[in-house]
Amino acid sequence: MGNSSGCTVDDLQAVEMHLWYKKFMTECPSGQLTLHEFKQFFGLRGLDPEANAYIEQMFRTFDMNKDGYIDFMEYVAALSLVMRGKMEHKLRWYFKLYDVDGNGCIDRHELLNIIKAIRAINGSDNQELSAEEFTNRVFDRIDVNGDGELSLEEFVEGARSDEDFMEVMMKSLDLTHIVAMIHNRRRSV
Ligand SMILES: [Ca+2]
Ligand SMILES: [Ca+2]
Ligand SMILES: [Ca+2]
Repeated sequence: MGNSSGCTVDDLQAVEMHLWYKKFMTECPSGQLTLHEFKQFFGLRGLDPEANAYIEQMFRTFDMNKDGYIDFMEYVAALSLVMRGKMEHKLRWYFKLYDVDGNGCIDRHELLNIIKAIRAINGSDNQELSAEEFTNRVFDRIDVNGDGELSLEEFVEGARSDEDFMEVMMKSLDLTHIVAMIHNRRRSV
């Protein structure tokens, strides 16, 4: 117990946070990111409509005070949640992210679009199950009362008990490949 692998997570995160701060201030001297800048920031161009909608939804979720900009505090809050938040908090955040129309439930259509967007962004199209099949399977497993919508409770409980679903969600906000991308870019410049 307590004997973790060599370099500590906190050290790593401090370095990463510094990197993110530098990147934020370099690319966004005004201290406020617009949606357009947000996309540029993550190097997202030429996205298909589904991936685009997902990024816009992510932007709105980051923009906690809903003023149309992501300021540095919102950005840090989101990053630290993603990197070190408790599972319960992350799941609530994912729920908000996936509930595109904000009605408090995730329906099949919302989940399907998210799954498609995640696959488009991560470039993993050759999966065993199609996005439709995967969505149906998730609903079969975790829509406990069978009303065709996922409540927050069903979502949180379902994610905890369904490893495949959890894995996809973790990928949906996996910033590690984005961080790696930034590292690589710095090296190649
Ligand atoms: Ca804001
Ligand atoms: Ca909804
Ligand atoms: Ca339900």
